[in-house]
Amino acid sequence: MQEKLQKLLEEALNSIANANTKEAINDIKVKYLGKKGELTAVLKGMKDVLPEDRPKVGALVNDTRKEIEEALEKTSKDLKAKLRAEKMKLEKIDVTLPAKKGILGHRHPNSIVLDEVERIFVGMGYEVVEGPEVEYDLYNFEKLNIPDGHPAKDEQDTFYINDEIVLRTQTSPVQARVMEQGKLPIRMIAPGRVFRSDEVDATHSPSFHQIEGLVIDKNITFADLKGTLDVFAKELFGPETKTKFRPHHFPFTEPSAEVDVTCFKCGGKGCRFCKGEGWIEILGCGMVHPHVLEMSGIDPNVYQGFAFGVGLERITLLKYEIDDMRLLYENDIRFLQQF
Ligand code: 2NL
Repeated sequence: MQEKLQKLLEEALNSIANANTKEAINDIKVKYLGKKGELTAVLKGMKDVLPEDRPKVGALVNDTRKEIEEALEKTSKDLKAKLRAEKMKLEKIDVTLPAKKGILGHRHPNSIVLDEVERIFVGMGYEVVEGPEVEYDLYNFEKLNIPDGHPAKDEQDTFYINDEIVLRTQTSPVQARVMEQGKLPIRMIAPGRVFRSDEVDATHSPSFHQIEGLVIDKNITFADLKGTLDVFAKELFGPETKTKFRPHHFPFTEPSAEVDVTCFKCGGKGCRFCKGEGWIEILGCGMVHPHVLEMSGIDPNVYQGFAFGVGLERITLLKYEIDDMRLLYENDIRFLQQF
């Protein structure tokens, strides 16, 4: 019995020493220590051992089991360490390599100009107000003195959702909504996306952006409008800039005007940029039509106001001397990074 155990131990230790995978170690464990293992088989032979020898042989079996267990444990630990070392070697990171550069985005030129326009008007005490892009016909047209049958309501120019709802063609409905709330005075600008059923070309897009301004208070005159837009033009295009107000027509203002600024390339002498004119048109404006005030519940005998509308893309193209509006919508990073 003793001899048998000694042989079994040697055999086990030998195969443990040669085991180099987790599976091999597990197989050995099953082979020697498992329920149907060899050590268990030896224990079953205890009945043939003389009763007085049994404690000695029992202790010997236990010692053998313990030795095999310890050898398995150690080999298993060593193997784990070896595998980990190999893995670490494979996954080695060279920290001296240059880092991958993250691609940073860039502010869109429209956003740069909008921020600048907002800064100028906020500096004069205006609030920036936004409103829905999908709008009631009532606010987009009717309340701005553009009744049914008016050419501005032509289906050719407007995206209709249904008879009552349109994609807004201007941001004035935001102002109509503010006037209706009845909190006076008003000093606000309404920037945002607008939609018109236009064919795409160098100066047109079915979706573009507008910034409209509105001031309503007692004793507001055309002089306030002129002074305000003159400050705006000088801030945006430089202190040498002069403004010119040409009579025009808009349905929601009376009187109305278009505003030109002296060409910031030639200072007004006339050049290729201003097509020899010396002046460049930048916006439309006027005194809010009394009927527009009335429709929003404001008494035109007590309050007056002025309003203006600027095409954001038009200003961006001018300011950065970009000759094709489509470049603004392509999001080519090589183009955007120039501003
Ligand atoms: C242009 C002209 C303009 C307005 C917009 C306005 C808004 C209200 C009342 C009266 Cl709520 N007027 N907006 C007035 C004059 C001109 O825009 O050429 N925009 C690009």
